[in-house]
Amino acid sequence: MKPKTVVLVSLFVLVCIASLRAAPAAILKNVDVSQLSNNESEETIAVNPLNPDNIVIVTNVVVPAAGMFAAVSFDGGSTWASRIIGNNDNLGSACCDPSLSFDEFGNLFLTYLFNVGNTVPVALSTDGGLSFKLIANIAKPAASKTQTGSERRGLFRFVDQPTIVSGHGEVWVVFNGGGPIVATGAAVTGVGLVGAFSTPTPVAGTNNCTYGDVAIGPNGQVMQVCTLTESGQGGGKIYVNVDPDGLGPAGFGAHSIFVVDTHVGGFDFIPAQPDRSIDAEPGLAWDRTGGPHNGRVYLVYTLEQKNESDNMDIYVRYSDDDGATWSAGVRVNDDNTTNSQFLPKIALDPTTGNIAVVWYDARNDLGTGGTGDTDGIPNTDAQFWGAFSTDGGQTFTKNIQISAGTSNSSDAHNGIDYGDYSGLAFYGGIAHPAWSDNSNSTGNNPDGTLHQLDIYTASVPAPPTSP
Ligand SMILES: [Ca+2]
Ligand SMILES: [Ca+2]
Ligand SMILES: [Ca+2]
Ligand SMILES: [Ca+2]
Repeated sequence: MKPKTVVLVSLFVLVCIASLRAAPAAILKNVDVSQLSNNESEETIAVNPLNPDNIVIVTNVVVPAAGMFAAVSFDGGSTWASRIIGNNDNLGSACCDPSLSFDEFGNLFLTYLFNVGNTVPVALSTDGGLSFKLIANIAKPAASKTQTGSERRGLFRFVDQPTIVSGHGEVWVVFNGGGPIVATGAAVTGVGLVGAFSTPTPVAGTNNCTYGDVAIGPNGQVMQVCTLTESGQGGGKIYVNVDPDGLGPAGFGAHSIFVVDTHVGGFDFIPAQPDRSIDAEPGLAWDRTGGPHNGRVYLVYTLEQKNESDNMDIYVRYSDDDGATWSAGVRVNDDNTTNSQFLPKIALDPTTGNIAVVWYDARNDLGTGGTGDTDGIPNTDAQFWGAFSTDGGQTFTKNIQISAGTSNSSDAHNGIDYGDYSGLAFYGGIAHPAWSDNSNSTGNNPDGTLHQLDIYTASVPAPPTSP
């Protein structure tokens, strides 16, 4: 070759190497789990620790009027068998708000709301989610007020947004009991062996506190978190309260502990969630691994930097003293925009102690077209993103775009946009998020692109644990 050709070839090779290095991370394979016409949203997902290829998702549906979408995978989330449950079957007439939790025995617990009523059902599956049976129907304490409201998805029903968590030989349910958060627990001793639930008890300092979470610590202690107040667009304050001995004789604390002011009210409207609004959606994960951060409890929440700026960000704090004191907040999303990140979920991998956080994210919607903008208006469209921490919540990885596509909740005409929460399970080094998506990036949403929502998932591998 002539010298000039050699130079050109060398340049070509260099350009090729440079463009390889600059190539964005591979888009994760997305799976459309629901593939149903009309809207599915508000997803819960759980992984069976006895068979991590067994993953279960339950979500809201719009049609039928009674029921929830349920899907089971036995191949790590690649393929799913789905059905409608709670459509006046043995689970009754289900409205919505499902929450799932697998325990160390392989029991799968499910709680949700009935269409009508004053009670919170608990269902159990001992076959990996293929079938459920009702094991309890928890009545809220007579002392708490009884509002009436029979509308499906009513904002203020007499019981609201239950959450269930199990492990360490316990199962706990918390819900808004028409005022205070109400908590109840039961002992679990084996497959299908669930004791009677304790008398449902209002948690002190939680009146009108809602949209929270519950977690079980390494000594069986239980923490609930919630946000005051449940209305408006400002002034959201996160409180925790701990029952130091779980199912033992001690109860939750006489006072709730203030953690942080989020500027996110119970119904804080943002352009990407214009019909339903968002709350701070605090979530908990407690390390029971026996590893270096055993006993550390993590709190994820949404912070609006300046009230009503719509610049929501995702933060994590942790406590090593059962919630008495908390670390400074670490911002998880690493974008340089002032757009909204919202509806976060946190999960801890019981095999490593690593944590994963996922959320809806409008960072790529600058209103200038391109892949992150469907409508030419900034901050209206969302993708689904996530990050990991392998050092006990002190730092988070470079953020990962999980959704292959970009969704627009307004186009879904769901009434509640993406809903009030997203889903995440994390086991064996793989995070399994579940989110509402109308990008049709997989090409098999029966409603097409930018119409009604389907439920999507992906397998997101965690990075190696820090030394
Ligand atoms: Ca606000
Ligand atoms: Ca932001
Ligand atoms: Ca847009
Ligand atoms: Ca759908």
